[in-house]
Amino acid sequence: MILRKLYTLVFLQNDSQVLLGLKKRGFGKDKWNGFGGKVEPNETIVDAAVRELHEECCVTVKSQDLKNIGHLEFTFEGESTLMDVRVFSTTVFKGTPTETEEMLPKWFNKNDLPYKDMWLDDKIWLPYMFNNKLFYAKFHYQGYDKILNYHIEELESMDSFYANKKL
Ligand code: 6OG
Repeated sequence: MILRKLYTLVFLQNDSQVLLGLKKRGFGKDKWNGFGGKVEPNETIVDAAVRELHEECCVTVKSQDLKNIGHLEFTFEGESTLMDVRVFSTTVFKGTPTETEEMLPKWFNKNDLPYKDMWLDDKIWLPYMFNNKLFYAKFHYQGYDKILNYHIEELESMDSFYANKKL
């Protein structure tokens, strides 16, 4: 039995840059990533995305400004959990990204990202995001530093993807 757990991952972007945060504790510590975390019971996915972004870097977004641009699934050899990660992006936000106990935020040029200090999968799907393509990808890891196999595809619409997907 696979236990599916829901997570959010939010990216703030402008034309040339993307905001990443250096994770200071917990899962993915010392890696640069978007902002996000677990969806709580009785919370919508997009509300969780808004909440986590604010908790982790003090930036405010409206839920209607967050665009769901991708769906990621991660499994790890020998583990029965599937991480179901909903990826969001926006160019519209309020506030200055500020360091918190969880994350150190920093703007990066999209063509100069710190890939060696990021999850290995990012290099594979971030180009879809930067080229405004919707995507579905799944990765099977051995440990945290090796991808055993993966699949990635471009989607026409997230709505039709979720309508057809058994979750
Ligand atoms: P907390 O444990 O902080 O939520 N996440 C991943 N992000 C990328 N780019 N690659 C992965 O490859 C990831 N696995 C998890 C989802 C964890 C946060 O980290 C993301 C969440 O935003 C394995 O609550």
